Amino acid sequence: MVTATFTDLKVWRGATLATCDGDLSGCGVISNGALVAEGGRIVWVGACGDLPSELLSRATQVETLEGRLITPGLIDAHTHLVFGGDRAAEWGLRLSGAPYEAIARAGGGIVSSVAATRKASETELVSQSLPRLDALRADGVTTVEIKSGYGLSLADECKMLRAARRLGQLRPVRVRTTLLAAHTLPPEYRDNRMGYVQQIVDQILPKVAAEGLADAVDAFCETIAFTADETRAVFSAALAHGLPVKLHADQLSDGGGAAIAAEFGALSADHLEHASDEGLRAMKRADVVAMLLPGAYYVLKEVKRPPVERMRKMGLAMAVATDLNPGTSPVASLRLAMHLACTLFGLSPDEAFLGVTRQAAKALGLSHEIGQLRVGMACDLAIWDTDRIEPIIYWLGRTPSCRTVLAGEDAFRQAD
Ligand code: DI6
Ligand code: FE
Repeated sequence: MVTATFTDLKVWRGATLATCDGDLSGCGVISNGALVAEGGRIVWVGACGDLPSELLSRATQVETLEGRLITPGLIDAHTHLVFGGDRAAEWGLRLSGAPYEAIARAGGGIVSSVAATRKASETELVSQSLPRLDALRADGVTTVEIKSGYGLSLADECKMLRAARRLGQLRPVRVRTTLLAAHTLPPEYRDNRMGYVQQIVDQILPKVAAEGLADAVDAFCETIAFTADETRAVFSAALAHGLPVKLHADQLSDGGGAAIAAEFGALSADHLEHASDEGLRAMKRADVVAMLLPGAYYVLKEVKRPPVERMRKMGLAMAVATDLNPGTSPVASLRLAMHLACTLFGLSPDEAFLGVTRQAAKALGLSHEIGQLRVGMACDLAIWDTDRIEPIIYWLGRTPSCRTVLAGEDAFRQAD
């Protein structure tokens, strides 16, 4: 009896590979390399000369790339991509001197996005968010994390998370969702902080966990948002529901956020401009990723940079993301986020690139699956019209031609 086994074996060869493999130095570059995928997974990576002829003869597709660069598909591991309306008018006010915190305290800021998001239907949220997702995809992104946090009620937080999941069905992109009900106090709870935290713990989290709407839970620990103890209450409930946590920590002031993230074994602590040495040490001990968000730093015209030199010395994993949001980071380009991480925060191009690949995967708890070109991992690729990492990061206002592959299938191709 002859058994026909269906194979879908694809070979890319003649490429420069930036594998981002943690066992290699820098971005793990292999020149004149080849990569083989079967059933959407990488089954072979190495120098072209070592490619087993048996694999080549079984291939259903062979592409020769003439020195172009293959990297892991990029990962934007911190976005607030789903929201209603925009905040261009508020940006105008801030340009003429109104501080972000003052606008937030006066009921503008996040709360105005909450009103617009509550007004929008799930379908409207999806159609408003798709162009932003497509902008990220055009930059080589194959995985994106999307937070809730502009709904702030049971129904509206669920609506945002469903819209985020729907985006992942409408486009070939991996979407990871995060519940950020503890983003700001909704207006109806202005005089009842504990009541809202209780609402998150008793209503929102159980429902979101039961319906599998979120992969993680986040909170904004800040003087204008939630206190350390309120954050702890939300995180304890998240862990009890089996959901990992991450934290907006020490962005505008040192609220001890880095240490709280460490205390709860968070995937990442994000922003960290004001993080203390003690907080960073706790993060290192708990293996928490430092998520750098230079878009918000730039738009808010902050002057205190995150302590990158200390992070580097301590050997913390540093990731980079857009923080795409309507208030503090209207940045729909992960390449731009890398550029800003280099120019404003002093990352090297290799550090920035690892920050949106291997380290970003770690920040999502997906180190075993994406972010490196390694045997056994998903075949998510970005294929660039260049042979080095630097030009991907260095250009502003010009998109180096790229295309992407998701689980072995074409996912994005630039129009000619
Ligand atoms: N930190 C930020 O930078 C964003 N959220 C957060 O917790 C700002 C969100 C907004 O202003 O809409
Ligand atoms: Fe954020």
